[in-house]
Amino acid sequence: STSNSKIFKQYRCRLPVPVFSRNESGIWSILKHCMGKDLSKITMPVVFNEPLSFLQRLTEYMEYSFLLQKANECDDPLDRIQYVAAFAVSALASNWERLGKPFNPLLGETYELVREDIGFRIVCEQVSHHPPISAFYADSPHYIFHGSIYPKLKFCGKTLEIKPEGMLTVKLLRHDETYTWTNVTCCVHNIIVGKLWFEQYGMLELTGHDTDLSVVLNFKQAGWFCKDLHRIEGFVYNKQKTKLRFLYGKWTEYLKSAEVEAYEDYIHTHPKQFCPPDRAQPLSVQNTSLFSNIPTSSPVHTPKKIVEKFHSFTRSFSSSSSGCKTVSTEFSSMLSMPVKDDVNGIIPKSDSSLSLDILNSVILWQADPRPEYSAEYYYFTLFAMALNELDDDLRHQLPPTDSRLRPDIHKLELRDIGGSNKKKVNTLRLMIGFMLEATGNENFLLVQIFFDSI
Ligand code: CLR
Repeated sequence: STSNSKIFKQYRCRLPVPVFSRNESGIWSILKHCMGKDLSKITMPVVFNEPLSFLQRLTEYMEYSFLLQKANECDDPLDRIQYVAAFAVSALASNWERLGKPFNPLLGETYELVREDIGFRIVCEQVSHHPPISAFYADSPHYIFHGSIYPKLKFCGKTLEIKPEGMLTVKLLRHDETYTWTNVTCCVHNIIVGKLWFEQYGMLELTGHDTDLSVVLNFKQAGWFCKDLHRIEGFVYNKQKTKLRFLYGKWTEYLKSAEVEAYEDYIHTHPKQFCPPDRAQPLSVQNTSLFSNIPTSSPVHTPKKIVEKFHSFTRSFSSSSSGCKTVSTEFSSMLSMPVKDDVNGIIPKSDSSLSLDILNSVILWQADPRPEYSAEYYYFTLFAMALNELDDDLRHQLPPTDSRLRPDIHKLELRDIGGSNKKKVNTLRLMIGFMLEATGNENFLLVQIFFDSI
């Protein structure tokens, strides 16, 4: 058992330069010109950015991917689906307090990461520019996890609502079982005045396609007194729709599992504390969108292209430098108060004294605390701090399309705001060379550059 003493790479724990203050005023003056545009068309000054590409941000789903390994190791299908559900929730934890806009990936941009210490590898690729769609494929000896995301933006007066469309799929290899779910809605409040704050709400429906089990989790809206801020509640069901377990927690902190009877006892003894998910109202979808030019159909994207790339990429990682050539030749040509108080700048605080504590609950997942200096670095988690780390070794293995090689992101990491703004344009110029080689389609290019530069 001592053969496990493999020494893993040490990752950096902070960014090169801290951010001391970020002036959020003035966001509205930029955003009001963006009415009706989708995410990829919003060109904001980099002060509102965080030094990560959206592809890197998606990689943050993997922070607690050991939960999938745990799921794969369970013999009972009921345990397996609960750990997959815990993973689905944990994947959203890093969004807490993160109010920077990640950089829009360019079409064909990739991001790949191997974390031997956590035990996975991942490849992401921007597969469509308009609408912006990102696809990813991750695996380990225990599972495969892949999906695609198309974040649909909608301004609803003083809030910005984001519907991350797309399907996420997990396959547990020991059991040859597939699970799928879709993401919940996100919302950034106080776009016009007051302090920005972020919440996620809606129903997360996780289906086990080979076990006849399913999980329905209700991500609650903060509500008028914010007693439900970040809160999640739901059940595991069998085919007959009988409740098998009660799941509850906060996407920022933990997910626990309790017996359905213990939960029912709990609501009888604490009647006012919460509204059972069954009685929760379905979310009213506002149809008063000011925008109509966002396509409504969202195609399902099989990350076939990236799977191919993935294999050449992993070859380059596992073998010597000869493998690297496979990848680089492929791209060689390239270069807690009511919302009403927003005017006073009050952000709701999560009230943990209201945390439910049901007898004999099992903790499925618990978030790691962020480093105490996290606020100085865009509220990044330790996992996020290392996403843009680049040493010479890695630099030589990566294809030129990798997000880490984007000079605009790199400049922002160094807090060179002016430089980052300029580099945004240069990054586009670099992409011109790549696109010309790869597609030979100049018209396509012109369209992309036109949209990105306005
Ligand atoms: C949330 C988790 C989803 C995928 C996803 C899609 C879009 C992301 C969102 C996540 C997090 C919040 C996000 C959003 C796009 C823009 C928005 C990054 C990762 C930021 C906070 C908007 C900031 C704009 C202000 C500066 C005005 O599965």
